[in-house]
Amino acid sequence: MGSKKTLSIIKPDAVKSKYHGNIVDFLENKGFKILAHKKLKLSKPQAEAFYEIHKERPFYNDLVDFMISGEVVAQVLEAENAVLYYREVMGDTNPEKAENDTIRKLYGRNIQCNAVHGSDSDENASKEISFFFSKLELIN
Ligand code: IDP
Ligand code: MG
Repeated sequence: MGSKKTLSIIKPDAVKSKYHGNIVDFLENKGFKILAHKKLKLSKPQAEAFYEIHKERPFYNDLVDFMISGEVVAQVLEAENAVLYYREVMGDTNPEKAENDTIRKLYGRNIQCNAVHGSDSDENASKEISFFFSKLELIN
């Protein structure tokens, strides 16, 4: 059984398009409990550190610039097998390939501006949650 928590980020494209409220409704309708939620603007060093694992990939610099281009909403989501379940609810990285009734299909624009981030493993979920939130900020 996987971890019950994962980290979600509503990305700048979706916040700018005012999809934030729709995405919160969508998550709650899919059964997630939101344990923590805050809007913030990442600095360049913060975005670089968050996406460190992608440093060698060709899209890294563009991704960092995109992630600092506007406000984001970071959330801790709770559900059974939260990491895998949220990957399913988000849909494919490329919104064109995402299944119907997924966040990226509904609200993503393209492979970069794809509305949301979700952790990809329990280990990374734990690291990413600590990146944005202290223990005190999480409902337990
Ligand atoms: P994921 O967000 O579905 O886990 P990753 O491969 O971890 O996908 O990539 C992280 C983020 O980098 C993506 O969500 C997207 O914003 C961006 N990205 C991924 N692949 C590409 C690409 O081929 N071109 C431009 N941006 C990309
Ligand atoms: Mg990823």
